[in-house]
Amino acid sequence: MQTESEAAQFPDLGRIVVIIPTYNERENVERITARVRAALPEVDVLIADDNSPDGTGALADRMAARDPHVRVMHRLGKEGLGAAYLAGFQWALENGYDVIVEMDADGSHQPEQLHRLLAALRNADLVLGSRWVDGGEVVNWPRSRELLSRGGSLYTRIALGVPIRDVTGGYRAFRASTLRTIDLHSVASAGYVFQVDLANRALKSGLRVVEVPITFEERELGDSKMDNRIVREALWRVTVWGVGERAERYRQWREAHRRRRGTGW
Ligand SMILES: Nc1nc2c(ncn2[C@@H]2O[C@H](COP(=O)(O)OP(=O)(O)OP(=O)(O)O)[C@@H](O)[C@H]2O)c(=O)[nH]1
Ligand SMILES: [Mg+2]
Repeated sequence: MQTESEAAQFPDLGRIVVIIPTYNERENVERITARVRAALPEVDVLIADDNSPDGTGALADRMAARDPHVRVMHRLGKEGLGAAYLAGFQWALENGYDVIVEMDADGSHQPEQLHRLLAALRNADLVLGSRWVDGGEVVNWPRSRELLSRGGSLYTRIALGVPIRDVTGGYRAFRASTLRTIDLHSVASAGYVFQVDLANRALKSGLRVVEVPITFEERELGDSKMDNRIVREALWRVTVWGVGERAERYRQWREAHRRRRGTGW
């Protein structure tokens, strides 16, 4: 019997690439790539490796030599996942892809659920895999990590006024046109705030952003690259943007008020 994802096909969406950023993911990179290829055979995979000291890049090259659907981008050194994604986006746009997907290498994002994101993209410009909408879940996460993620999303919702439950998640599908609309050169590329900035820009550009439920699983192999600095940076930036956006709205309101008075209202 076919599984739900085996039955799904997306010729109407055009050419699709899944970008997987890697830094020291030797234990994970083959498995995640094989899972993507099995779930949706028509999809290409771009591994964006930051010259991982553990040899992930060389391993990826060997996979690419065996499978023309697998490509590898070798970057000079560790610059953060945002920078790796931005370089990957640029490559995907230059190479004529119509849909660009973000996915972690560590198995937290299930390739077998990619069809959910792609199906939703038929009526959206950006689809976010979401842990915090009905039907979404996290498996094997410590309570402290869940609180941090939920709290971070809630704070961001309030600070930026974005109607999104899971704004820091990294399992996403973009239309190429969405990435062209967002000014990628000015996106904040560090840590989680990269994801917040992209979603916020898409919304503020009037694009259709939707969330679909995903099952997020804690990584089993390899080391996390998340640290307190990344969280602090995200909180700080979101606060600055939030204050900046409110100040701008207040300025516009004052301006409009002044003009109305000026015309005798
Ligand atoms: N190319 C590149 N990839 C990175 C970099 N930092 C993280 N990544 C990748 O980005 C993805 C997410 O990183 P993780 O360390 O899993 O971060 P996380 O999911 O927040 O942390 P855990 O929940 O602890 O796994 C993984 O595929 C990493 O290998 C980087 O500087 N460069
Ligand atoms: Mg992870």
